[in-house]
Amino acid sequence: MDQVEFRDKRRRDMFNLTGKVALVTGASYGIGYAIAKGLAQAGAKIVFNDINEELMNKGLESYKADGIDAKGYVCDVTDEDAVNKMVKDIEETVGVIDILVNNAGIIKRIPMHEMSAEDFRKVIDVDLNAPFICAKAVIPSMMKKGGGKIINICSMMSELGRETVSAYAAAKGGLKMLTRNICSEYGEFNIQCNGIGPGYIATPQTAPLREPQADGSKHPFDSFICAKTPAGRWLNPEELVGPAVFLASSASDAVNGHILYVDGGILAYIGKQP
Ligand code: NAP
Ligand code: GCO
Repeated sequence: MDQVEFRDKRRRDMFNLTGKVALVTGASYGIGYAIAKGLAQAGAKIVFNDINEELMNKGLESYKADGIDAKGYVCDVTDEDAVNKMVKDIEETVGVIDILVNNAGIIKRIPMHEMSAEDFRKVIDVDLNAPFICAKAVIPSMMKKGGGKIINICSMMSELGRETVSAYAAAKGGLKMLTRNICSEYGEFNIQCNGIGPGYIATPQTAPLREPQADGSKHPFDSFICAKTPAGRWLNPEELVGPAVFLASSASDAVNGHILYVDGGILAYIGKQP
């Protein structure tokens, strides 16, 4: 092998996830599925869960159709006992989890003064408490093994507010700080915890914001987002894959407590003068 080949190989190996076990939560479809598929293509063994059995089975079929031998669980990420049971089973049947992607999430778009405390709590439970529960479940074995990667899927709402998303913004802002705290607390055990902050991604979660109007015109929120994004468009789940592979791989071993915004430039942009 000459020097150029050697350097190319070393560069490729930095992003190689062969032999790693990755748990991606809520990954039957959408962003979770795209990230899991990307991690699999980089060599990782994929384990995922969904709260709904039918969707989990559909997810399994999609992985199979994409040539990925994934293992799926039906598990509600807000249920600590169920998460602990799933993690124990993964450790026994697949191996210690090297990469955890806290992706499962929900949103309720309701003006704050009309939102019930119960709805607010539900969003916090899935979007903030569950990443705590899942991280807590995998960290002990990561510490014993000598390291690991935790990736929390944050949001534009980790930085910005907007009408109707108070609970979601509170949860995703909290998730940013949970990310920094896991980094602070477990960095010495070679655990890197980082976040990905997606911009506006075309998935079922954001479908109501893109639905054409009765007269066939664009949804006003759709036009608003395209104007607010320097890229001028919604992003695709696949555009999160490169950042996810980077944060899951040894290429990012010195990156910890960072939120990598993948937003087509939204956070950098004041918007066009009308
Ligand atoms: P999505 O299409 O709604 O998918 C979310 C996934 O999470 C679904 O598979 C869902 O399962 C699962 N899930 C929800 N509650 C769960 C629970 N308690 N236990 C286990 N699984 C559960 O969402 P997405 O757009 O792909 O978003 C994925 C993540 O990215 C979320 O954290 C979201 O907040 C974040 N995000 C999205 C965007 C965007 O523009 N789309 C932008 C920034 C951040 P079921 O379908 O069975 O309920
Ligand atoms: C909304 C959107 C957002 C996105 C995303 C932005 O209603 O404004 O749903 O919250 O899902 O998290 O990064």
